[in-house]
Amino acid sequence: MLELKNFEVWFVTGSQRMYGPEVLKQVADDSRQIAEYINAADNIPCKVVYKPTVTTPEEITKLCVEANSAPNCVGLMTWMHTFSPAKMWIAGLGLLGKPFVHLHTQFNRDIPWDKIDMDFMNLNQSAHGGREFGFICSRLRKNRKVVVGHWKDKEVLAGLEVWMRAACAWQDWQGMKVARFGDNMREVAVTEGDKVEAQKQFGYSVNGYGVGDLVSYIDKVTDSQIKDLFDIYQAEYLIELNDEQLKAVKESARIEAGMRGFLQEGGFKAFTNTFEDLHGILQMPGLPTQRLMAEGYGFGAEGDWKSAALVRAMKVMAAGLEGGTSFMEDYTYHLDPSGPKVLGAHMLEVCCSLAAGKASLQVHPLGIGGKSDPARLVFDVAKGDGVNAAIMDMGNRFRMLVNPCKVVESNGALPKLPVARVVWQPMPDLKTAAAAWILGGGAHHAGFSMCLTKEHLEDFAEMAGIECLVIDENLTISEFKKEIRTNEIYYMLANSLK
Ligand SMILES: [Mn+2]
Repeated sequence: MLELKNFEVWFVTGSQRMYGPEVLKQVADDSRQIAEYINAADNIPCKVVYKPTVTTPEEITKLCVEANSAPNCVGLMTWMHTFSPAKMWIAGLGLLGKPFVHLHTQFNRDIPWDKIDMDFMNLNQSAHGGREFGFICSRLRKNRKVVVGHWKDKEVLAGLEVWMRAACAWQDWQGMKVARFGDNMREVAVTEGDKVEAQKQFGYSVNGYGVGDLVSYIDKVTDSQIKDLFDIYQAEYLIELNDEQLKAVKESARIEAGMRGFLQEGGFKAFTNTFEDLHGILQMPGLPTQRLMAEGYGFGAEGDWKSAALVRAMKVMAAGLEGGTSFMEDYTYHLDPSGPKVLGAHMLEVCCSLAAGKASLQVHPLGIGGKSDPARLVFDVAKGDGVNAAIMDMGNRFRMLVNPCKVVESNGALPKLPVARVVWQPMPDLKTAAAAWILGGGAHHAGFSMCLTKEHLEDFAEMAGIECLVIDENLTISEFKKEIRTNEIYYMLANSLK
């Protein structure tokens, strides 16, 4: 299971020497108190580490360089208690290679109207100190999040939490290895892309492996490994199988153990495969993929490495939260005007973290791929808020599309569709959302989550420095088209602005 507590966010307070030791001592005490409070808050997923106040360009540069090379540090939380002349930050921010959030807060929540004097004003200057810092960040074209409000405010803590989760996922991508079993599904466009550019921009590498390399792991799986997995299946799922189906489930367990062995040994965090290239694998890996996703692996079908990486990032962002996260595909529509819906599924591979109640382990023929009947977990997904996201390679940039949705009940029991499935209504409505998704060049694959919101993905896209188009309740098609056209110009010019 994924755990974010080993990740650190460094709490950095900016100031200057002019104030003298007494004021700086007070600044340090207040900063430590805020850092400790945020660190201890229930919703905060990683460690908040207090750092001594920085007061000179040298201290700032040293801290930024240290943050770059600290493997557990996912980014900085900066706060200007007082006024920190921002030319001091140019060198450090220029070198900083990690995300940062500007916490625009002040120690006191309220103005002490009866007691306030100039000493108080000089100590509590965030209102203009934060603006000076904000200017230099904007002048340097630094992407960052700005969170405004008192540090005990629940909305402030929620905004910080979302940013931290995104920063953990971003750190997780740096140096991440994605394994591709076989190549792409032939002739499919959106799953292709520039892997060199992705590595440069996102930090992860994607490499291909012969399916035979995986098969050699599957062939080495022992009967006792299969039995151990089958015991887990019996404890976790509803199982009613005849002898032949039982054999298929055991074969599926062999495939699962082989895949896990390959991924663990190679240190991979995400993988793809394609049903067009499964030579030597007797079944399409349905159950194994569903279970590996539930463990935290990213997955993309049909060679879709961008979705595999995105699903992994969404898994990291979602660590410890209620609800599931999965690879997903808009499969078919219910276009009844009284309640239009999308039926989301895949051939088999929907992560069982989404299951409402116990999933059912079943074996059925699959009308595609020409393999023997594969094992899969079948389940429905409970009602609630969800979000779909996809990343496409647009040729000169990567684009993320984000579309919140409401997961709703299906209109029937779907007795002849034995796969995991989700039914949702996209925001703002199916017609507008689908038109916008298509105009935005959105993929037919997505990462889907019921524990993340659009804000997680927006923060993540900001860190990655990629275009992010949000399809939500505020969208109109004419404005969306304008946004796409404006962005075409922006991304062509953006690099020359830096
Ligand atoms: Mn697909």
